[in-house]
Amino acid sequence: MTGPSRREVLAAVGGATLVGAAPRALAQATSSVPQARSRGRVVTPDGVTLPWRTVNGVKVFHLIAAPAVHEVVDGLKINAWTYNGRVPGPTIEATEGDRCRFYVSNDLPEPTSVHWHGVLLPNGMDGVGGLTQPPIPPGATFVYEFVFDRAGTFLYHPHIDEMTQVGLGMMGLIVVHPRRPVGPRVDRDYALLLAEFMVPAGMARPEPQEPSDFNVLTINGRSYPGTTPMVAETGERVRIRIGNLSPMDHHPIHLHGHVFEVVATNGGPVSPAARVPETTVLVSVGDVRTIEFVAGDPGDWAMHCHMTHHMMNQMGHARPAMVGAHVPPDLEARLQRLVPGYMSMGTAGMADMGEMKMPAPENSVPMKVGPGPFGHFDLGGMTTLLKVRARLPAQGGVGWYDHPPGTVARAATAEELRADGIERDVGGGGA
Ligand SMILES: [Cu+2]
Repeated sequence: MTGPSRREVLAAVGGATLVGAAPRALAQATSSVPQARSRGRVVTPDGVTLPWRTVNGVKVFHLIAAPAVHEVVDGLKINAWTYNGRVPGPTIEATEGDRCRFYVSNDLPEPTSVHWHGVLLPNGMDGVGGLTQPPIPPGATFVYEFVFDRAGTFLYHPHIDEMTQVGLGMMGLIVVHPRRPVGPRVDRDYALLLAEFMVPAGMARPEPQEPSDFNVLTINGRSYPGTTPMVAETGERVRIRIGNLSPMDHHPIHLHGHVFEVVATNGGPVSPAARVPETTVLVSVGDVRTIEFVAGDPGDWAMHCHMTHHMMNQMGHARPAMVGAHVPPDLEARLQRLVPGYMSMGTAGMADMGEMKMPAPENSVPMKVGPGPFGHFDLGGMTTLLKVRARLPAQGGVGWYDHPPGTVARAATAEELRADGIERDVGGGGA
């Protein structure tokens, strides 16, 4: 009798680390973003706008740097460092020409500062700790004041110990509206901030020292299916501002069902003559790409980073490839004596991972998630949806798209195969 080789055993044990968690009923069918059109205001799905008061003509804001627990998706909370308790921090909204005063209080255990990324301002307001200002010590409140002298989409983040502070969630978007809008009127104006974390399954503290291996990929601090979809009506002009403050990765963001143009970057508008049609835009670390398009056919259109590991949730991959590996029938039982809860997986690919019942640590999220309207839904991580409808309901959520009869891919019939000269049995699921 021959048992599995040591190599096979190691490969199979490696496979046991593949999925971080058991599947949960993670449904995402509805959108809770405002369905009214945006007129001069931006919508940050899953986020908020930083409130202000006006004092003698100056807009006054207050940011508080502090630790807080942040929920990435149902089942996964992280011990983050935040602005005002949120990941990302509240979106700062202003209008071109506004004089703004920002009080920044530090409730962190170490010094911090705020850099207003892409904003043109006096050097001493630039927020680089040690270079343009003294660090803000724990317990202190500093004040910044400057004029937003041009419209656009900018970012804010600490410029002291960025590895730890950005790596634990400290970042936010700044949207400065033009005093006199130019170009076509925009019906929907969304702002998204991309970020990534390394959170070992079962842990809550992201590892800010991680240089390359990120397993929690987020849009406005949420991973699919926790991301709130965007909505639009067919024919409406849609703007999506996409910033990226991931520590290490650029993200190629792909929108299904539409062709868009990049109309602005962190540096300002792109002249119409220089715009090219795109379906994917690379948003590099520390930059912004603002895209515009006209909402097209009704449907639930996915929008996601196209890097395959970035459209998944937590997984371990310090393991050999299992696709095509032969697993002896008694291997699982034998290994479970050594590794309680062991399961072989991945020998036929990963498509069914989300359906598998795996023992899982508390506070972790399945690698791939569902359910969708057609059963298991194979996306996670840096994924959201654009829900386009001919007419949006006046109120309430927007559920899954109700496809017109005859417009959904399905199993081919034997008659169809024969009539079109395809030599192939109907096979599984055939009619
Ligand atoms: Cu990515």
